[in-house]
Amino acid sequence: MLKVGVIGCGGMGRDHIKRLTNKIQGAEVVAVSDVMEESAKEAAKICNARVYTNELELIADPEVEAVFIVSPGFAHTEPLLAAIEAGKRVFCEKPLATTAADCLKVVNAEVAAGKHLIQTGFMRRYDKGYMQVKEALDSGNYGEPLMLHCTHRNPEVGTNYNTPMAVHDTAIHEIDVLHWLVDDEYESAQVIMPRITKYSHSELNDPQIMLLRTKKGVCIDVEVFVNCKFGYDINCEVVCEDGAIKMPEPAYPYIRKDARLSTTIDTDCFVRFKDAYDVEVQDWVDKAGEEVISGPTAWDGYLAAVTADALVKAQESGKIEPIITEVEKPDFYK
Ligand code: ISE
Repeated sequence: MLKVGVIGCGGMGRDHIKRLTNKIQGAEVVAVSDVMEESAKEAAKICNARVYTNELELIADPEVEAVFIVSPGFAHTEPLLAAIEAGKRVFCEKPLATTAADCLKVVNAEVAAGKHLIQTGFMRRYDKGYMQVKEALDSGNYGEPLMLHCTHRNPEVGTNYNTPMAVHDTAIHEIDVLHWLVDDEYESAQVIMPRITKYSHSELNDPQIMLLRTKKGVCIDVEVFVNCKFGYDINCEVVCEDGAIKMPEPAYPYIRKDARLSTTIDTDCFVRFKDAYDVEVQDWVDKAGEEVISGPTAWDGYLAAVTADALVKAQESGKIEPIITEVEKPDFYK
C-alpha cells in the first residue's frame, strides 16, 4: 500500500482523494492538508486521514511515502522543492508551477537530487483516444506526421477567464500532449485572432487559433473556443505522409427519432477525461517503486510553461515567437 499525503482539498483535491480512496488499487490517503482547516477536515472524512494546515508538516510526516499536490498552481513550488528534499515521490497536478523560472527551479532541484521523483499531471497522455493515435503513429504504417488539426472547445467559461488563460488553462493540455504524440519539440508559436463571439467580453478574445511549429517542421493548428455553447469538444487529427489519423470521439448511442439522427457531446472535462484521470493516477501508484518516471516529468512541466509563455507573447505581438528553453534537456530526462 502506497501511503499518500494530499496537499490541497478544494474541489479537484477532494475528487482525487475520492479516486485514491475508492478506485485506485494499492494506495491509501493517510494525510491531507489545506490552508483552510475546514476544507482539510471535510476532505479527511472521505479517507479517515490526519489533518494538516501546514503542507511542509505533511511532507515531513514519516508515514507519508508519496505526496499528491492539488493546491492552486501558484502554490506548487514550495511543496515540490520540499518533497524533493525529503526524497518523496510526487504527483503534481498541472501546472507544475505558474512561471517557467519556478518550473526550472524544480527541474534543477530534481536533477541535483539525482532521483526521479516528480510526475506532472497532464492526463491527456492517458486518454484512450490519444493513446490509440500515438500507437498508430508509432507503428510507422502511415509515414511521418506533417500537420495536426485540433480543437479545444468549452461550452462556456467564467467571467474572470481572460485571453492569456486560453493558453495557461486551456491550450496547456494540447501543448503537452501534442509534442508527445509526434515525438518532437516545439520551435515557434503564433496566435491568430478571428472575429470575437457575442458570448465573450472585453478581456477575452474568443475564439483563437494557436499555431505551433515543431523542430521537424510539423505544423499544428489548435482552435481554442471557450464559449462555443454546444459542448466540451476535443478533436485531434494527424495528417501523415501515408494516411490521416483522427482521434475517436467518446462513444454514445446514435438515436433516430422524429426524422432526426442525434448523439451526445460531453459538456465538461471531468466527464470527457474521467477515465484518463483514473488511468493516470493508477499508473503513478503502480510505478511508485520504479526508478524512472514514465509519465510526464518535471521537464515536461517546464517545457509546457516555456511554450505557454511564447503563445501568450504571440497573442500580444501578433507575430511568430520563438520557443526557447533556457537550458538544454538534461540527460537525466532522456
Ligand atoms: C480547465 O482548467 C481544464 O483543464 C479543461 O480541460 C479546459 O478545457 C478548460 O478550458 C480549463 O479551464
